[in-house]
Amino acid sequence: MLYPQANAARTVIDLSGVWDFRLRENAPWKSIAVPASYNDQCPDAAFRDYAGISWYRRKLTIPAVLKGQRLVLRFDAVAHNARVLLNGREIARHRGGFLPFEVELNGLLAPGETAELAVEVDNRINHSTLPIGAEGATAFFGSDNPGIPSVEAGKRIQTEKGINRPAFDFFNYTGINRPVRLYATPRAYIRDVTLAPALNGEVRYWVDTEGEGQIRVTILDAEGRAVAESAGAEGTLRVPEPHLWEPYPGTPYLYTARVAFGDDLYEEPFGIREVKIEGTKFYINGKPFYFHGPCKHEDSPFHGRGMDQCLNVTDIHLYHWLHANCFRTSHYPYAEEMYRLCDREGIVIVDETPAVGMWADEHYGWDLHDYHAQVLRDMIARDKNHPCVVVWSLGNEPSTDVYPDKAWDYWRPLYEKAHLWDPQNRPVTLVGCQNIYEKDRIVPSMDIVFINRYYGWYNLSGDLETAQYAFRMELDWWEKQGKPVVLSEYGADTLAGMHSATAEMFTEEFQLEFYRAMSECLDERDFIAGEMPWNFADFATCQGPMRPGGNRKGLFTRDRKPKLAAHYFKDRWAKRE
Ligand code: BDP
Repeated sequence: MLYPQANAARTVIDLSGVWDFRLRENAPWKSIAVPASYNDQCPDAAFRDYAGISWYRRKLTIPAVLKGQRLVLRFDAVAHNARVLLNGREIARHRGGFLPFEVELNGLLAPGETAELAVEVDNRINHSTLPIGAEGATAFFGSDNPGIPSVEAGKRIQTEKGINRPAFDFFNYTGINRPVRLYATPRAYIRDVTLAPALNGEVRYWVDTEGEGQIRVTILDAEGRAVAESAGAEGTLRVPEPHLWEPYPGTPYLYTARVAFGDDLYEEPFGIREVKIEGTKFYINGKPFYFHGPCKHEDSPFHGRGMDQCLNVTDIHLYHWLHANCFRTSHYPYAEEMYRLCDREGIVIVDETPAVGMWADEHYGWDLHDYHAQVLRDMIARDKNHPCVVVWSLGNEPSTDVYPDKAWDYWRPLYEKAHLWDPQNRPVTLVGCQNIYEKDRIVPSMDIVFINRYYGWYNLSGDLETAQYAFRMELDWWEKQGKPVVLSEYGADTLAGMHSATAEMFTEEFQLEFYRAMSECLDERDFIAGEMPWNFADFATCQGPMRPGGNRKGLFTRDRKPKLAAHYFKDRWAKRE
C-alpha cells in the first residue's frame, strides 16, 4: 500500500488534532490527541487499564476544491480492531493494530459536505489477536490467582482488567496510534509501485493502476536529475553508474522512482543495494555486515505507542551517537515514517510481524495461521520498497522446542510465503526464545538465525562467569550449524542511578559487566553476525513483580538519558566503523 503523498497530482489532509473520545458507552466525551495512545492521556486508572470498545469522533469536511477527485480516508494504525463510521453508518472495519487500512469516500461524502466521522476501537487481546492475549493461565507475569476459590481452574477472573492480560512484555497501548489522513488522487490512479533494484543498476518495476492511461516511470537521482526512463506497467530500468544505498556510516544514497499515469503522479524513494547470505556471513552490497544496534519499542511518555516524528528523529540520532547500524521492529511493524527516516539515515531494519506471545505450547492448536499469513503479506506489501529493510522476522519467541514438528508445520509455510511475496526476496528469520535448542527444528532452519538469550539474567542470575560458560556451550552447538547467528536480545534490568562498587543485579555496573561478559563470548566466534542488546530504552509494560516502573533493560532511560552501558556500546561500536 502506498504511503500518502502530497504532490502536483495528489492532496493530503492530515486529520491529526484533538478529537472527542469516550472510553465506554454513555461515558462523557473527553478531549484526546490523535495520533497517540489514549491510555496515558488521562490520569485515571480506568484509561490505563480499560479493556473493551471505545469511541473517537470528529467532524470531517471534504474541501469543495477536491471535486472530481478520488477521495480516500487512510488510517495508518488503530490498535487493535477498528470500525469506522460516517454519520453512523459503517464504512470500514480492520483487524490488527499495526498496519494501515483505507476506505474510498466517493459516493459516501461529497466535496463541500461535512459528516461525523467516528472510530470504534477495540483493544481486547486474546488467542485470535496478534499480539496474543492470555486466555488461560498464560499471562506474561505472575500466576492468574489460582488461590481464589471462585475461579475455575485455568480460567481468569472475568473483570474488565482481567480479560486483557497480555502474553507479551510491553504495555498494550491502544487507540488511534498513527496518523489519519484524507487524501485525494485523480479518478484514474496509481494503486501500487513495486521496485526490485540490483547492484548493476537494473531496476525491475511493476506499477498497478486503476483506470485508463499511459504509464511512464522515470528514475531521478538525489539531485533530481532523470537518469533512466521507461514506459508500461512493468519493465526494467537501467541506472548508469549507480550510487549504492549503504548502511551507516556509509552513504544511504536514495533515488526516486517517479511514476506518471494519466493525471496521477507518485514518487517512491528507493535505494540500490543487495542483501545476500553466504555461509555464515550476511552481506550488504558484497561487504560483510555485522548487525549492531539495540532492539526498540514504539514507546514514550504521554504518547504511549503514538507516532511521534520528533521522538523518531531523536532516537535515530542517538543510534548514530551509539555508532549503531540497525534495530529490529520488536515486536510489530512500526509507523511508516520510521522506515522512511531509516532509508535516509542508513539505519538497517529487521521488520517483524506482531506475532508475539505464542509461547504457550497449545498455540499450535489455535486458528491463527491464515490471519498471521495475511498480516505478513500486508507488512511486506507495505514495506517492500524500503532499502533499510534487510530481513523479515516472522515473529518473536514462540514455543518451538516442545513440539518441534508442530512448530515446523506452522512456521515453515510462513517462511516460504515471505520469500514468495517479497519482490526483493530478502532473507527471513524467526526470533528464537531461550530453549532446548538441540530439539528446535524451525529456528535453526531460517536463512539467518536470531536468538534471544538471557544467560546471567533470567537464568544463572547475577553469576556472569557461569553465564559465559553456558553461553559458550550453546555457541559451540550453533557453530556446527553453519549459519550466520545474531544474538537478537540480551540484557539486564537496570535502574538508572543505582550503583554498586561490585556489580550487582539492577545496578548500572552490573548492566555494564553483563554486556562485557557477553561481548567476550561473541567476539571469539566468527559465525556471529550481530549483537542487538535488549533494549534501546526503558519502556512501559504491564505491572508485575519483575517490572519496577516498566521494563528497565534500556541502554537509555525512557526519557533517553544514557546509562553506563550506553557509553560502553558507543565505544565498542565506534571501533567497528
Ligand atoms: C524477551 C522478549 C521481550 C521481553 C524481554 C525481557 O522477547 O519482549 O521484553 O524478554 O524479558 O523474552 O525483558
